[in-house]
Amino acid sequence: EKSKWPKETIELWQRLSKKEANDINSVQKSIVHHVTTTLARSVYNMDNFAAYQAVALSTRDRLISQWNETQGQLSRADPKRVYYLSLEFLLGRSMDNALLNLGLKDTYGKGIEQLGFNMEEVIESEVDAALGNGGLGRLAACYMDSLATLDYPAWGYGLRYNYGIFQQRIVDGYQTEYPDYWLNFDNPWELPRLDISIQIGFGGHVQIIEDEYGVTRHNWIPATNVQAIAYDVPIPGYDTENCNNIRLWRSKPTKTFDLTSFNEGNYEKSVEDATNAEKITSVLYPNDNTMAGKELRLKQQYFWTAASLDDIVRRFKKSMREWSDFSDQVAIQLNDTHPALAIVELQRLLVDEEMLSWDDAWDIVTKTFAFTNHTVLPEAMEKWSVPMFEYLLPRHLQIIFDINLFFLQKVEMKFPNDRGLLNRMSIIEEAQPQQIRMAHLAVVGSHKVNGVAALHSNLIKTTIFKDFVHYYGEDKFINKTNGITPRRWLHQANPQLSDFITETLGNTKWLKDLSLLKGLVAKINDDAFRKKWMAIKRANKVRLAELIKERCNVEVSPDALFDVQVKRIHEYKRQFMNILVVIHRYRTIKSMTAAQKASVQPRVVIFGGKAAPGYYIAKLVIKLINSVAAVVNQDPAVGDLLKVVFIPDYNVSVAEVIVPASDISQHISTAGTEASGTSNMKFVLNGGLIIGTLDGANIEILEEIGEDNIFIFGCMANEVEDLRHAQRYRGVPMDSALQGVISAIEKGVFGDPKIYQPLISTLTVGKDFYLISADFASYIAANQAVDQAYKDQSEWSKKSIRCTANMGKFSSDRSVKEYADEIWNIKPYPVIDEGHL
Ligand code: GL4
Repeated sequence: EKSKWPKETIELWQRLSKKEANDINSVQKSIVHHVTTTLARSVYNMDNFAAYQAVALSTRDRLISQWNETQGQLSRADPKRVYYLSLEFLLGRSMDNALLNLGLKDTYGKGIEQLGFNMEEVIESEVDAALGNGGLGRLAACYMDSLATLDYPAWGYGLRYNYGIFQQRIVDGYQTEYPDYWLNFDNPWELPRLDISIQIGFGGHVQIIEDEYGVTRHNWIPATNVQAIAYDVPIPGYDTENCNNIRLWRSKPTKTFDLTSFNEGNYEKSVEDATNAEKITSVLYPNDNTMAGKELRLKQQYFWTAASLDDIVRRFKKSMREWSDFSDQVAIQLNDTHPALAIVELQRLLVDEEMLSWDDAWDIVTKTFAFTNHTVLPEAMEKWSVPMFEYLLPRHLQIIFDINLFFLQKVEMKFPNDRGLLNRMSIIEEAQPQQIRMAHLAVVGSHKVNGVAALHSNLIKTTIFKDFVHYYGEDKFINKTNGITPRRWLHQANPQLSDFITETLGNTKWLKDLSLLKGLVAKINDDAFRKKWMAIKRANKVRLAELIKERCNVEVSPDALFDVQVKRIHEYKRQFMNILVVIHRYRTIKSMTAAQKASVQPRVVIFGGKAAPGYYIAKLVIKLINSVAAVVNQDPAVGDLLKVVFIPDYNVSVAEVIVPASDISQHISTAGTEASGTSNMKFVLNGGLIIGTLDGANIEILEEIGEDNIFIFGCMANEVEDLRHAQRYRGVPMDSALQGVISAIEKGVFGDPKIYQPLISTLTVGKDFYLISADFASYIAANQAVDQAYKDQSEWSKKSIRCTANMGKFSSDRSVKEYADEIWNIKPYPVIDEGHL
């Protein structure tokens, strides 16, 4: 490396940049230094939040020096990198995770305790970074943790929303939404890179010119420009020097933005334009598994993909390599179709700006991108209306039409004279107006397409991508079963269990090789071991009971069976079916004699999750849950035999309390609708059993832990079509237990029945799309089997241990390694601690 400075100057820099020590004394000094200088406070003027800020800033210093060292060494070595493009990164809190990954939690814990604070309370002061809706965004966060831990050179690219997912409060039983002001108190977990700023164009027109060789060139002249500013979020790996990066873009007006209007004396117009520019990254769209089709969302997608590609291409160009080497240096993973525009943008950069031929460019593009599909629900398939798209991105529309033309020509060559096939495979849907099918664009522009669990990956091959499998062949369509990071979801969320596992297995190696959990099986007949195992579960239930008391003002007994369903509220996830069976349980208890009641297994049914603000039916489900809770919880005939709670504002940090405390959790989607699910993995990893349908990753969990340790019910994916058909055309009657439950609601047992009429209508024979009636009886039976099994605590504890012990497959380390080997073709690059800042 060359430097413009003389040797002595460099040596001075190196002497001054020696890393700080990590002994307790240095750590405390750095905390107090931040308290007095950065925060301008003192011992007389401290609270938990100030302590959090100081510990965060001190941790950040250490994080940034690792980040710097990693990024410096990677720039010099320049290995192939993967870029993970995701509109959502649901990171949750950072401090605890950073301290654990850096191996500094104990030192900081002791350090802060001597300074008069309790580490757990300090940790609680941090607000979640909630830049995601649910599973898809949390998956991105788990993958970033694994990529860093396994030393893969990887960057995430996303948007820095001013407002993350809304805060949910329950008012009179209804969900109400409040803005998430997460940036109100400075965010210590990001580095603003005000020096990195990229111009992004919108609108305008396309100039066609002939270059000096007589070749036609397209030149896009945008009507407006906005600026993308980079914010970097360091992602430390566990037990490694590597620290990766998530680069989040923020939109700003360009410096020259307002000049024209301003010079024309139109000050108000120039301010309005500036505000519009900032709007692009102001809010995360709060939809999971549905597409709203808003123009601002399309702007977000282009703004983000264009800024990210500019950055990636700039980094590649520094290496002075040939364009043909691009895909040997760069792999780009598309997290769902949200970033599919990146395919078009790279083609545009290569053809219009770098002057490559169309075919050479397209060859590079398709070798670079790979695409993950996360859902088969039709309402989630992204489509953009051609007129709106053309108005915002005229040149990109031309390129999409060209991509489509060349693609369909090839299809026609392979399968001549099949108009239907061309119509079905086209990237353009012939509707009024025409629509761009983003999933087709993503498939055509990628070299690999994967689903997120075995069943789902097979389903997409026979449904939405059937024609594409026929055309491209099987090899392009693969499975990568999702995973979760054991660092956050066991080590951090369940410290007692983590310590106990480490003590039992003799070391912490299992945290980087989760298959080692198998070693726990040897302890299954050890009574003392099982007792301790269950005592830890109980302690976690006590902690959750405290949270329930605080948030719902309901007292629940930690000795009852804790039954949990926490996830986004969606019809396909069937929270409705769950609450209907709770009503059935309530009615059954009410009809019992005192003697019969004595043998009832007490249960606490815990719900949580947000509904999209515009999803009327989902919001009614929340209202019904709260109304049932209000009636059941104060009914003296029921007492502690049944409690129902809806925990408001479910998010990552609440999940960290709930997941370790569940005895049983519900993963009960209509078969074939939940692509994978990832909370199922979190619960089982923490020794919680699950009730589930044969859907998503439930099937693979069943394979790993064995049928004696899981409660499976309901129809199978390949039966769904026939069941719907039978319902619609052969008038299969509604399940009788379900009828009883519905008449209770209609009689007003849970308040004004008129409120619930739209919800009940979804169960009308022939319209019960999610097959609640068809699965109802087997669902009740599965719940009874749970009660029965839970009564034998000794057997239950064995099941619980077997659950944890057999979850090795579901570490996101396994998932990420498969992506690296089979899709990205990248190798780990471990950095060396050179002792510098
Ligand atoms: C989802 C799926 O619904 C969920 O099953 C899956 O686990 C997750 C991550 O792959 O992706 N797809 C969408 S859209 N939102 C999700 O959470």
